[in-house]
Amino acid sequence: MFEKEVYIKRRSELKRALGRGVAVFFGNHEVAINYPSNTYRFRQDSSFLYYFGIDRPGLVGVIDVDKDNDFVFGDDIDDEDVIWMGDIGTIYDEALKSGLCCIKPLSEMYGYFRDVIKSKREVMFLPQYRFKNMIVIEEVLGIKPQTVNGYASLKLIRAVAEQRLKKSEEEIEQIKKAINISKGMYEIAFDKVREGITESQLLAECEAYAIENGVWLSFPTILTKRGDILHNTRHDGVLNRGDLVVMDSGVETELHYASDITRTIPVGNMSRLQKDIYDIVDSAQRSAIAKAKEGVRFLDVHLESARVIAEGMKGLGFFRGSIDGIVESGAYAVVYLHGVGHPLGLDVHDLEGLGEDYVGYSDSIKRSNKFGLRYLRFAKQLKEGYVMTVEPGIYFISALIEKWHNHQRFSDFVDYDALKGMIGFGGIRLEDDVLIKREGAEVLSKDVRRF
Ligand SMILES: [Mn+2]
Repeated sequence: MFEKEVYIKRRSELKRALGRGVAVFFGNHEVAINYPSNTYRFRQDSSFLYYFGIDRPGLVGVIDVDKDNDFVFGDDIDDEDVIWMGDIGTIYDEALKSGLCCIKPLSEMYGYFRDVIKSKREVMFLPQYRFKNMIVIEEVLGIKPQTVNGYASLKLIRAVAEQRLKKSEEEIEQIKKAINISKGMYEIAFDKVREGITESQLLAECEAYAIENGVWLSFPTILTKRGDILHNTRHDGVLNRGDLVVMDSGVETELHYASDITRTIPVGNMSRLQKDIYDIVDSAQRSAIAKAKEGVRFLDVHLESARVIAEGMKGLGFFRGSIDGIVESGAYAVVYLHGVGHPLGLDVHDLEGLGEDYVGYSDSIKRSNKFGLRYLRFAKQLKEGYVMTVEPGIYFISALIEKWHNHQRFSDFVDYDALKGMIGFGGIRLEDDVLIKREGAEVLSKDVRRF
């Protein structure tokens, strides 16, 4: 945990932002894989960690704004559990480290919320993503599990998002620590990649480094020569000379701050064409990072990367017509279909669970319906202290090229014959983590090896 002052400050800032009411944060529980005692690796809820820091299952955190009182509901393990689990200390000890005055047994939670509701005070909670907590909410607040997220507090979502997006010094240190372990993983990836090795062998070498350093992954690693399959979590390929390996991975520190980095690694040398396309992605990323700073909309950072990709791909004969036309119509999305990046922090897609439209968009900037822009997770103005990923890519996706060709979409701008010749090429993506400052963006992951 951080120093207790960190948590006290975070809770007082939230209280100031909310003004009144009761904010409640449901911590996570153990989740069974195939029978109750065989569980997934425990991961605490990120907002719970942010305000309370206590990394154990079965807790409910309360920030009572009206009474200026913060506490946690939870039960310690019993004497029999101690025999099996060892002495893990008490929740009270950890509550002290979080600057809380007290803990209350879970059995008192029902009465507490009954009283809050009876006195007509507002109870605020965030959107839920685990069914167990939806059932807890039904028990304490009487809201049906299927409708829980409709009752999530917009006021709380906005206040938490604003607070968590802006990273403090100690949070940036944590993110740097995660990036530094990623750096070691990518050194290994570049050193060990060779003809004949399987994707899973290379993965094992890289992930071993994370485990040796006492951390775990922030999401399942993508390591594949099929970079054109964006959500590919399989590792059953054998690497051959001439393949391009897309490795998108991250770790989280002991306090659960994440890194998220992508490199495209050739097996052997790159061909001329591979290098040409790699260089376009490389310039798109550099131009996007150069544009990012306080006050700039992340949408414009995205459009900058799209412009460089449109220009480069036009130069290679895949697009024609005006660059503005290719970008404004959205035609470029046939090769660059995702957004340029997202916030990074306690979640690898930081705050995504609170709803991207609330976190990354605002009243003045609404999500676009256009294919490509539709997947941009964050579009609003950047502020100092935000940590963002910048990760453009170029992909030759057979199903997408075929579909657009059949509908003759943007055929003024797209040369489908040229694109069809590229099916089987795969994809290229480069991703770094940047800290937004007043004058520009600092690349936190600049020392991570790249081709
Ligand atoms: Mn990412």
